Amino acid sequence: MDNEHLRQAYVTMRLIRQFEETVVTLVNRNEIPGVAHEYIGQEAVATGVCAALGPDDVLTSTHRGHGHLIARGADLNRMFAELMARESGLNRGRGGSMHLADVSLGIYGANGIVAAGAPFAAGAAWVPGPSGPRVAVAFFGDGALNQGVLLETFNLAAA
Ligand SMILES: Cc1ncc(C[n+]2csc(CCOP(=O)(O)OP(=O)(O)O)c2C)c(N)n1
Repeated sequence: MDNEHLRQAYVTMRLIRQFEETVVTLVNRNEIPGVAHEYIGQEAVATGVCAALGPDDVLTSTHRGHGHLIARGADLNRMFAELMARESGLNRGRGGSMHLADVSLGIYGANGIVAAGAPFAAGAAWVPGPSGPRVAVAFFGDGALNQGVLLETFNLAAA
């Protein structure tokens, strides 16, 4: 990475942190209904991975997915609107934090079920993108490692 890419990566990490600190404030004020898991402390993971993706590549996220969406370039206003259950939200306010998605950016969704994003990513990788083979990233936490679906997906992907 050259200096400009490093600077951009730092801006993205700061943006994620600032977004999440605002989310915490809004949750504490009861302006965000339901549950929202913050990505504070993991900013570099989403930023580094998404910096390596091309425009046709896709990702699946987790129950802690705001940072993945921000690093992939999702619209911040529409993300906030989604968290606040507004019609103008990324998913018309129907999904909330754990179902944020923007297929137009290759974001195949946050997912409240631990490890459940992995098979979606494997399926997406199976189908060629608009300009040929593409990368599909499945983000997951260590809590996903004893989930059968994750290991079955690894097996399928390797096979
Ligand atoms: C299949 C499934 N089992 C249990 C849960 C309840 N649950 C929600 S978050 C979580 C912990 C996940 O740990 P990890 O993937 O390491 O992510 P972290 O929240 O620690 O960042 C659990 C067990 C769930 N959502 N889905």
